[in-house]
Amino acid sequence: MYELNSFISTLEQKNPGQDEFIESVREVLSSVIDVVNENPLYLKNKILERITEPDRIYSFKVEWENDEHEIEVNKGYRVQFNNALGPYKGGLRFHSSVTLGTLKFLGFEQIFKNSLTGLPMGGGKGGSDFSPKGKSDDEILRFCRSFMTELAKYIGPDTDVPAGDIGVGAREIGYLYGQYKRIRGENTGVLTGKGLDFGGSLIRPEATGFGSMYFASEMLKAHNDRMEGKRIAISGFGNVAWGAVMKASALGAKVVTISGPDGYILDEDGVNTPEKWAYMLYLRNTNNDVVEPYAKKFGVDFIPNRKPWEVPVDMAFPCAIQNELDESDARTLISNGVKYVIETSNMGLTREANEALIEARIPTAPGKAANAGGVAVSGLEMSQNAMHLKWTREEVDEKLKGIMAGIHESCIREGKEKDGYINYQKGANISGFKKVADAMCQLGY
Ligand code: 2IT
Repeated sequence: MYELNSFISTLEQKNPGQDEFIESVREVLSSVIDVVNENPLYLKNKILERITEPDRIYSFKVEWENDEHEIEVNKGYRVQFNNALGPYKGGLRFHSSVTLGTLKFLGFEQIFKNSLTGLPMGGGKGGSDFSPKGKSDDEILRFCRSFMTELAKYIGPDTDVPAGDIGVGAREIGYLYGQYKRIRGENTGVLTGKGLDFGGSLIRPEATGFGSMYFASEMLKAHNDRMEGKRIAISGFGNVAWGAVMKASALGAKVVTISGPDGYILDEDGVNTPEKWAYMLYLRNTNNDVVEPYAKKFGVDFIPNRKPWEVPVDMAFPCAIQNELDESDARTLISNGVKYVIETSNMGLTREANEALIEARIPTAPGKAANAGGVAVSGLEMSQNAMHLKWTREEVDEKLKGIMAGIHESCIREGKEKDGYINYQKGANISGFKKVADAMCQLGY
Protein backbone atom coordinates (compact mmCIF):
# COMPACT_ATOMS: atom_id res chain seq x y z
CA MET A 1 0.00 0.00 0.00
CA TYR A 2 1.25 3.44 -0.88
CA GLU A 3 0.90 6.73 0.94
CA LEU A 4 1.30 9.72 -1.37
CA ASN A 5 3.50 11.94 0.80
CA SER A 6 5.92 9.21 1.81
CA PHE A 7 6.27 8.00 -1.79
CA ILE A 8 6.95 11.57 -2.92
CA SER A 9 9.53 12.21 -0.19
CA THR A 10 11.44 9.06 -1.19
CA LEU A 11 11.29 10.21 -4.81
CA GLU A 12 12.62 13.63 -3.79
CA GLN A 13 15.59 12.01 -2.05
CA LYS A 14 16.35 10.01 -5.18
CA ASN A 15 15.96 13.03 -7.50
CA PRO A 16 17.27 16.05 -5.63
CA GLY A 17 16.67 19.51 -7.13
CA GLN A 18 14.16 18.28 -9.74
CA ASP A 19 11.15 20.19 -8.42
CA GLU A 20 9.16 20.24 -11.66
CA PHE A 21 9.58 16.50 -12.08
CA ILE A 22 8.50 15.84 -8.50
CA GLU A 23 5.48 18.12 -8.99
CA SER A 24 4.38 16.33 -12.16
CA VAL A 25 4.63 12.95 -10.40
CA ARG A 26 2.67 14.26 -7.42
CA GLU A 27 -0.03 15.52 -9.78
CA VAL A 28 -0.49 12.14 -11.49
CA LEU A 29 -0.16 10.08 -8.30
CA SER A 30 -2.68 12.19 -6.39
CA SER A 31 -5.27 10.92 -8.91
CA VAL A 32 -4.10 7.32 -9.31
CA ILE A 33 -2.84 6.27 -5.88
CA ASP A 34 -6.19 4.74 -4.86
CA VAL A 35 -6.42 2.91 -8.18
CA VAL A 36 -2.96 1.43 -7.52
CA ASN A 37 -3.70 0.52 -3.89
CA GLU A 38 -6.86 -1.31 -4.96
CA ASN A 39 -5.15 -3.34 -7.70
CA PRO A 40 -3.05 -6.30 -6.45
CA LEU A 41 -1.45 -6.68 -9.88
CA TYR A 42 -0.19 -3.09 -9.89
CA LEU A 43 1.13 -3.55 -6.36
CA LYS A 44 2.88 -6.84 -7.15
CA ASN A 45 4.40 -5.36 -10.32
CA LYS A 46 5.77 -2.32 -8.42
CA ILE A 47 4.26 -0.06 -11.09
CA LEU A 48 4.78 3.19 -9.20
CA GLU A 49 8.49 2.64 -8.58
CA ARG A 50 9.01 1.52 -12.19
CA ILE A 51 6.93 4.20 -13.91
CA THR A 52 8.66 7.08 -12.10
CA GLU A 53 12.17 6.03 -13.19
CA PRO A 54 13.09 6.80 -16.82
CA ASP A 55 14.28 3.83 -18.90
CA ARG A 56 17.40 5.84 -19.75
CA ILE A 57 18.70 9.38 -20.09
CA TYR A 58 21.23 10.50 -22.68
CA SER A 59 23.17 13.61 -21.77
CA PHE A 60 25.59 15.12 -24.27
CA LYS A 61 27.66 18.18 -25.11
CA VAL A 62 26.61 20.43 -27.98
CA GLU A 63 29.46 22.51 -29.41
CA TRP A 64 28.66 25.06 -32.06
CA GLU A 65 30.09 28.21 -33.61
CA ASN A 66 28.43 31.61 -33.20
CA ASP A 67 28.52 34.41 -35.81
CA GLU A 68 31.66 35.85 -34.17
CA HIS A 69 33.41 32.52 -34.88
CA GLU A 70 33.58 31.68 -31.20
CA ILE A 71 32.83 28.19 -29.97
CA GLU A 72 29.85 27.90 -27.63
CA VAL A 73 28.88 24.92 -25.48
CA ASN A 74 25.40 23.84 -24.42
CA LYS A 75 23.88 20.85 -22.69
CA GLY A 76 21.80 18.40 -24.73
CA TYR A 77 19.51 15.65 -23.45
CA ARG A 78 17.13 12.92 -24.50
CA VAL A 79 15.03 11.31 -21.78
CA GLN A 80 13.59 7.95 -22.90
CA PHE A 81 11.02 7.59 -20.15
CA ASN A 82 8.71 4.69 -20.91
CA ASN A 83 8.11 2.57 -24.02
CA ALA A 84 5.44 0.19 -22.78
CA LEU A 85 2.95 1.37 -25.43
CA GLY A 86 5.31 2.04 -28.36
CA PRO A 87 8.43 3.92 -29.46
CA TYR A 88 9.47 6.80 -27.21
CA LYS A 89 7.70 9.87 -28.56
CA GLY A 90 7.92 13.49 -27.50
CA GLY A 91 9.30 16.87 -28.40
CA LEU A 92 12.60 18.70 -28.09
CA ARG A 93 12.64 21.97 -26.16
CA PHE A 94 15.31 24.63 -26.77
CA HIS A 95 14.98 27.23 -24.02
CA SER A 96 17.31 28.84 -21.49
CA SER A 97 15.20 27.43 -18.63
CA VAL A 98 15.72 23.78 -19.65
CA THR A 99 17.28 21.49 -17.04
CA LEU A 100 17.23 17.72 -16.72
CA GLY A 101 14.42 18.11 -14.16
CA THR A 102 12.34 20.04 -16.71
CA LEU A 103 12.77 17.33 -19.33
CA LYS A 104 11.96 14.58 -16.84
CA PHE A 105 8.70 16.35 -15.94
CA LEU A 106 7.84 16.77 -19.62
CA GLY A 107 8.79 13.16 -20.42
CA PHE A 108 6.71 11.87 -17.50
CA GLU A 109 3.66 13.89 -18.62
CA GLN A 110 4.19 12.66 -22.17
CA ILE A 111 3.75 8.99 -21.15
CA PHE A 112 0.14 9.56 -20.07
CA LYS A 113 -0.70 12.10 -22.77
CA ASN A 114 0.44 9.71 -25.47
CA SER A 115 -1.50 6.90 -23.83
CA LEU A 116 -4.66 9.06 -23.89
CA THR A 117 -4.41 9.50 -27.68
CA GLY A 118 -4.94 5.75 -28.07
CA LEU A 119 -2.03 5.57 -30.53
CA PRO A 120 0.92 3.21 -29.93
CA MET A 121 3.44 5.68 -28.54
CA GLY A 122 5.65 5.65 -25.43
CA GLY A 123 6.84 8.78 -23.66
CA GLY A 124 10.07 10.75 -24.06
CA LYS A 125 11.39 14.28 -24.18
CA GLY A 126 14.61 16.06 -24.99
CA GLY A 127 16.17 19.41 -25.55
CA SER A 128 18.81 21.88 -24.58
CA ASP A 129 19.45 24.95 -22.45
CA PHE A 130 20.31 26.69 -25.74
CA SER A 131 18.35 29.94 -25.99
CA PRO A 132 17.18 30.83 -29.52
CA LYS A 133 16.59 34.38 -28.26
CA GLY A 134 18.68 36.85 -30.28
CA LYS A 135 20.27 34.12 -32.42
CA SER A 136 20.67 34.46 -36.18
CA ASP A 137 19.26 31.92 -38.60
CA ASP A 138 22.81 30.69 -39.32
CA GLU A 139 23.46 30.18 -35.62
CA ILE A 140 20.23 28.20 -35.27
CA LEU A 141 21.31 26.03 -38.21
CA ARG A 142 24.76 25.36 -36.75
CA PHE A 143 23.32 24.58 -33.33
CA CYS A 144 20.73 22.15 -34.78
CA ARG A 145 23.41 20.40 -36.81
CA SER A 146 25.63 19.84 -33.77
CA PHE A 147 22.69 18.79 -31.61
CA MET A 148 21.61 16.15 -34.13
CA THR A 149 25.16 14.90 -34.66
CA GLU A 150 24.89 13.55 -31.10
CA LEU A 151 21.18 12.78 -30.95
CA ALA A 152 21.24 10.68 -34.15
CA LYS A 153 22.98 7.90 -32.19
CA TYR A 154 19.99 7.36 -29.94
CA ILE A 155 16.87 7.71 -32.09
CA GLY A 156 15.14 5.78 -34.88
CA PRO A 157 11.68 5.47 -36.47
CA ASP A 158 10.80 2.39 -34.38
CA THR A 159 12.69 3.29 -31.21
CA ASP A 160 12.45 7.02 -30.47
CA VAL A 161 10.78 9.73 -32.56
CA PRO A 162 11.40 13.34 -31.45
CA ALA A 163 9.42 16.40 -32.56
CA GLY A 164 9.21 20.11 -31.71
CA ASP A 165 8.32 21.94 -28.50
CA ILE A 166 9.13 25.45 -27.27
CA GLY A 167 11.95 26.88 -29.42
CA VAL A 168 11.75 24.03 -31.93
CA GLY A 169 9.39 24.67 -34.84
CA ALA A 170 9.27 23.80 -38.53
CA ARG A 171 12.57 25.57 -39.28
CA GLU A 172 14.48 23.77 -36.53
CA ILE A 173 12.93 20.38 -37.37
CA GLY A 174 14.03 20.94 -40.99
CA TYR A 175 17.63 21.61 -39.94
CA LEU A 176 17.62 18.67 -37.50
CA TYR A 177 16.15 16.25 -40.03
CA GLY A 178 18.60 17.44 -42.70
CA GLN A 179 21.50 16.50 -40.45
CA TYR A 180 19.93 13.14 -39.52
CA LYS A 181 19.64 12.31 -43.22
CA ARG A 182 23.22 13.39 -43.84
CA ILE A 183 24.49 11.10 -41.07
CA ARG A 184 22.24 8.09 -41.54
CA GLY A 185 21.28 8.33 -45.19
CA GLU A 186 17.71 7.31 -44.35
CA ASN A 187 14.31 8.74 -45.23
CA THR A 188 12.47 7.06 -42.40
CA GLY A 189 10.76 10.17 -41.07
CA VAL A 190 12.43 9.81 -37.68
CA LEU A 191 11.26 13.28 -36.61
CA THR A 192 7.69 14.57 -36.77
CA GLY A 193 6.65 18.11 -37.59
CA LYS A 194 8.65 17.93 -40.82
CA GLY A 195 8.05 20.22 -43.78
CA LEU A 196 5.13 19.24 -46.00
CA ASP A 197 7.41 18.49 -48.95
CA PHE A 198 9.60 15.95 -47.16
CA GLY A 199 7.31 13.70 -45.16
CA GLY A 200 5.49 16.13 -42.88
CA SER A 201 1.77 15.78 -42.19
CA LEU A 202 -0.86 18.35 -43.06
CA ILE A 203 -2.29 20.00 -39.91
CA ARG A 204 0.74 19.09 -37.73
CA PRO A 205 1.75 22.75 -37.23
CA GLU A 206 -1.80 23.68 -36.20
CA ALA A 207 -2.57 20.45 -34.34
CA THR A 208 -1.91 21.38 -30.71
CA GLY A 209 -4.00 24.57 -30.90
CA PHE A 210 -6.72 22.96 -33.03
CA GLY A 211 -6.87 19.95 -30.73
CA SER A 212 -7.20 22.13 -27.66
CA MET A 213 -10.17 23.96 -29.22
CA TYR A 214 -11.77 20.65 -30.26
CA PHE A 215 -11.36 19.43 -26.68
CA ALA A 216 -12.87 22.66 -25.37
CA SER A 217 -15.84 22.25 -27.75
CA GLU A 218 -16.45 18.80 -26.28
CA MET A 219 -16.29 20.24 -22.75
CA LEU A 220 -18.84 22.88 -23.63
CA LYS A 221 -21.13 20.33 -25.25
CA ALA A 222 -20.98 18.24 -22.08
CA HIS A 223 -22.09 21.36 -20.17
CA ASN A 224 -24.88 22.23 -22.64
CA ASP A 225 -22.90 25.22 -23.78
CA ARG A 226 -21.28 26.32 -27.06
CA MET A 227 -18.14 28.05 -28.30
CA GLU A 228 -19.95 30.66 -30.32
CA GLY A 229 -19.64 34.14 -28.79
CA LYS A 230 -17.23 33.09 -26.04
CA ARG A 231 -14.60 35.61 -24.95
CA ILE A 232 -11.19 33.98 -24.58
CA ALA A 233 -7.82 34.82 -23.03
CA ILE A 234 -4.80 33.02 -24.47
CA SER A 235 -1.20 33.30 -23.32
CA GLY A 236 1.83 32.87 -25.58
CA PHE A 237 2.22 33.82 -29.22
CA GLY A 238 4.06 30.79 -30.61
CA ASN A 239 2.96 27.76 -32.54
CA VAL A 240 0.39 26.52 -30.00
CA ALA A 241 -1.26 29.94 -29.49
CA TRP A 242 -1.29 30.43 -33.27
CA GLY A 243 -3.24 27.21 -33.91
CA ALA A 244 -5.59 28.02 -31.03
CA VAL A 245 -6.51 31.54 -32.18
CA MET A 246 -7.23 30.32 -35.72
CA LYS A 247 -9.54 27.54 -34.58
CA ALA A 248 -11.22 29.73 -31.95
CA SER A 249 -12.17 32.19 -34.71
CA ALA A 250 -13.45 29.38 -36.94
CA LEU A 251 -15.66 28.22 -34.06
CA GLY A 252 -17.12 31.71 -33.57
CA ALA A 253 -15.28 32.64 -30.36
CA LYS A 254 -13.23 35.79 -29.81
CA VAL A 255 -9.65 35.70 -28.52
CA VAL A 256 -8.80 39.04 -26.91
CA THR A 257 -5.29 38.37 -25.54
CA ILE A 258 -1.98 36.86 -26.56
CA SER A 259 1.21 37.32 -24.55
CA GLY A 260 4.99 37.08 -24.38
CA PRO A 261 7.63 37.29 -21.66
CA ASP A 262 7.37 41.09 -22.07
CA GLY A 263 3.63 41.42 -21.27
CA TYR A 264 0.29 40.92 -22.98
CA ILE A 265 -1.72 42.28 -25.91
CA LEU A 266 -5.35 43.28 -25.38
CA ASP A 267 -7.08 43.20 -28.77
CA GLU A 268 -10.79 43.87 -28.25
CA ASP A 269 -11.51 43.29 -31.96
CA GLY A 270 -10.18 39.76 -31.57
CA VAL A 271 -7.04 38.06 -32.90
CA ASN A 272 -9.08 36.94 -35.86
CA THR A 273 -7.60 37.86 -39.23
CA PRO A 274 -5.11 35.97 -41.42
CA GLU A 275 -2.87 39.05 -41.25
CA LYS A 276 -2.74 38.89 -37.44
CA TRP A 277 -2.08 35.13 -37.50
CA ALA A 278 0.71 35.51 -40.02
CA TYR A 279 2.23 38.25 -37.89
CA MET A 280 2.38 35.91 -34.87
CA LEU A 281 4.46 33.47 -36.93
CA TYR A 282 6.67 36.29 -38.13
CA LEU A 283 7.27 37.42 -34.53
CA ARG A 284 8.13 33.87 -33.50
CA ASN A 285 10.73 33.55 -36.24
CA THR A 286 12.49 36.82 -35.34
CA ASN A 287 13.82 35.01 -32.21
CA ASN A 288 13.29 38.16 -30.12
CA ASP A 289 10.70 36.58 -27.81
CA VAL A 290 8.59 39.74 -27.49
CA VAL A 291 4.95 40.33 -28.39
CA GLU A 292 4.84 44.13 -28.06
CA PRO A 293 5.36 44.85 -31.81
CA TYR A 294 1.88 43.33 -32.42
CA ALA A 295 0.33 46.24 -30.50
CA LYS A 296 2.11 48.82 -32.63
CA LYS A 297 1.33 47.04 -35.87
CA PHE A 298 -2.40 46.64 -35.21
CA GLY A 299 -2.99 49.71 -33.04
CA VAL A 300 -4.13 47.84 -29.92
CA ASP A 301 -3.16 47.91 -26.22
CA PHE A 302 0.02 46.39 -24.81
CA ILE A 303 0.18 45.85 -21.07
CA PRO A 304 3.86 45.41 -20.10
CA ASN A 305 5.09 42.90 -17.53
CA ARG A 306 1.66 41.51 -16.71
CA LYS A 307 -0.17 38.28 -17.44
CA PRO A 308 -3.44 38.12 -19.42
CA TRP A 309 -5.38 36.40 -16.61
CA GLU A 310 -6.55 39.75 -15.21
CA VAL A 311 -8.80 40.31 -18.26
CA PRO A 312 -12.43 39.23 -17.67
CA VAL A 313 -13.18 36.29 -20.00
CA ASP A 314 -15.37 33.20 -20.32
CA MET A 315 -12.50 30.86 -21.09
CA ALA A 316 -8.76 30.90 -20.36
CA PHE A 317 -6.20 28.92 -22.38
CA PRO A 318 -2.64 29.04 -21.00
CA CYS A 319 -0.56 28.22 -24.12
CA ALA A 320 2.97 29.24 -23.10
CA ILE A 321 5.04 27.47 -20.43
CA GLN A 322 4.85 25.54 -17.13
CA ASN A 323 3.53 27.29 -14.01
CA GLU A 324 2.37 30.33 -15.97
CA LEU A 325 -0.97 30.51 -14.14
CA ASP A 326 -0.69 30.54 -10.33
CA GLU A 327 -3.16 30.57 -7.47
CA SER A 328 -3.66 34.33 -7.47
CA ASP A 329 -4.26 34.29 -11.26
CA ALA A 330 -6.80 31.50 -10.75
CA ARG A 331 -8.58 33.49 -8.04
CA THR A 332 -8.69 36.57 -10.29
CA LEU A 333 -10.15 34.49 -13.13
CA ILE A 334 -12.75 32.98 -10.77
CA SER A 335 -13.82 36.34 -9.37
CA ASN A 336 -14.09 37.70 -12.93
CA GLY A 337 -16.50 34.88 -13.78
CA VAL A 338 -14.37 32.48 -15.86
CA LYS A 339 -16.44 29.46 -16.91
CA TYR A 340 -13.77 27.08 -18.27
CA VAL A 341 -9.99 26.79 -18.04
CA ILE A 342 -8.16 24.73 -20.64
CA GLU A 343 -4.52 24.12 -19.77
CA THR A 344 -2.87 23.93 -23.17
CA SER A 345 0.77 24.35 -22.09
CA ASN A 346 2.40 21.43 -20.27
CA MET A 347 1.74 21.92 -16.51
CA GLY A 348 0.71 25.53 -17.19
CA LEU A 349 -1.23 25.64 -13.92
CA THR A 350 0.48 25.45 -10.55
CA ARG A 351 -0.89 22.85 -8.14
CA GLU A 352 -2.51 25.60 -6.06
CA ALA A 353 -4.18 27.12 -9.15
CA ASN A 354 -5.58 23.73 -10.10
CA GLU A 355 -6.89 23.14 -6.59
CA ALA A 356 -8.54 26.57 -6.47
CA LEU A 357 -10.32 26.01 -9.80
CA ILE A 358 -11.48 22.51 -8.90
CA GLU A 359 -12.69 23.71 -5.51
CA ALA A 360 -14.68 26.46 -7.29
CA ARG A 361 -16.11 23.70 -9.53
CA ILE A 362 -14.81 25.37 -12.71
CA PRO A 363 -14.36 22.72 -15.44
CA THR A 364 -10.57 22.65 -15.84
CA ALA A 365 -8.87 20.55 -18.50
CA PRO A 366 -5.31 19.33 -17.80
CA GLY A 367 -2.63 19.80 -20.45
CA LYS A 368 -2.09 16.10 -20.98
CA ALA A 369 -5.67 15.87 -22.29
CA ALA A 370 -6.19 19.27 -23.93
CA ASN A 371 -2.81 19.55 -25.68
CA ALA A 372 -2.59 15.94 -26.87
CA GLY A 373 -3.63 16.94 -30.39
CA GLY A 374 -0.04 17.86 -31.23
CA VAL A 375 1.45 14.50 -30.44
CA ALA A 376 -1.64 12.77 -31.86
CA VAL A 377 -1.00 14.26 -35.30
CA SER A 378 2.68 13.38 -34.83
CA GLY A 379 1.48 9.80 -34.45
CA LEU A 380 -0.50 10.19 -37.66
CA GLU A 381 2.62 11.56 -39.35
CA MET A 382 4.49 8.39 -38.27
CA SER A 383 1.74 6.26 -39.80
CA GLN A 384 1.89 8.16 -43.09
CA ASN A 385 5.69 7.89 -43.19
CA ALA A 386 5.57 4.16 -42.49
CA MET A 387 3.07 3.68 -45.34
CA HIS A 388 4.93 6.11 -47.64
CA LEU A 389 1.78 8.04 -48.41
CA LYS A 390 0.09 11.26 -47.49
CA TRP A 391 -3.41 11.91 -46.17
CA THR A 392 -5.43 14.99 -47.11
CA ARG A 393 -6.03 17.89 -44.75
CA GLU A 394 -9.60 16.70 -44.23
CA GLU A 395 -8.52 13.14 -43.41
CA VAL A 396 -6.03 14.29 -40.78
CA ASP A 397 -8.44 16.85 -39.31
CA GLU A 398 -11.23 14.26 -38.96
CA LYS A 399 -8.87 11.84 -37.22
CA LEU A 400 -7.67 14.61 -34.89
CA LYS A 401 -11.25 15.54 -33.99
CA GLY A 402 -12.07 11.90 -33.29
CA ILE A 403 -9.02 11.47 -31.06
CA MET A 404 -9.83 14.62 -29.03
CA ALA A 405 -13.44 13.49 -28.60
CA GLY A 406 -12.16 10.09 -27.45
CA ILE A 407 -9.89 11.71 -24.85
CA HIS A 408 -12.80 13.81 -23.61
CA GLU A 409 -14.91 10.66 -23.22
CA SER A 410 -12.16 8.97 -21.18
CA CYS A 411 -12.05 12.02 -18.91
CA ILE A 412 -15.78 11.75 -18.26
CA ARG A 413 -15.61 8.00 -17.74
CA GLU A 414 -12.94 8.15 -15.03
CA GLY A 415 -13.45 11.70 -13.77
CA LYS A 416 -17.15 12.25 -13.13
CA GLU A 417 -17.74 12.87 -9.43
CA LYS A 418 -20.79 12.20 -7.25
CA ASP A 419 -22.08 15.77 -7.54
CA GLY A 420 -21.86 15.56 -11.35
CA TYR A 421 -18.72 17.72 -11.58
CA ILE A 422 -16.31 16.41 -14.20
CA ASN A 423 -12.86 16.32 -12.64
CA TYR A 424 -10.89 16.33 -15.89
CA GLN A 425 -7.56 16.09 -14.15
CA LYS A 426 -8.52 12.93 -12.33
CA GLY A 427 -10.18 11.48 -15.43
CA ALA A 428 -7.16 12.08 -17.67
CA ASN A 429 -4.67 10.79 -15.11
CA ILE A 430 -6.54 7.59 -14.37
CA SER A 431 -7.31 6.64 -17.96
CA GLY A 432 -3.84 7.56 -19.21
CA PHE A 433 -2.18 5.67 -16.35
CA LYS A 434 -4.23 2.45 -16.48
CA LYS A 435 -3.30 1.65 -20.06
CA VAL A 436 0.43 2.04 -19.40
CA ALA A 437 0.27 0.15 -16.10
CA ASP A 438 -1.67 -2.73 -17.68
CA ALA A 439 0.85 -2.95 -20.51
CA MET A 440 3.75 -2.97 -18.03
CA CYS A 441 2.14 -5.84 -16.10
CA GLN A 442 1.66 -7.85 -19.29
CA LEU A 443 5.19 -7.16 -20.57
CA GLY A 444 6.89 -8.19 -17.32
CA TYR A 445 9.99 -6.49 -15.96
O1 2IT B 1 4.32 18.45 -25.56
C1 2IT B 1 4.07 17.83 -26.61
O2 2IT B 1 3.18 16.99 -26.67
C2 2IT B 1 4.88 18.12 -27.79
N1 2IT B 1 5.76 18.96 -27.70
C3 2IT B 1 4.65 17.40 -29.08
C4 2IT B 1 5.32 16.08 -29.07
C5 2IT B 1 5.30 15.35 -30.38
O3 2IT B 1 5.96 14.30 -30.45
O4 2IT B 1 4.65 15.78 -31.34
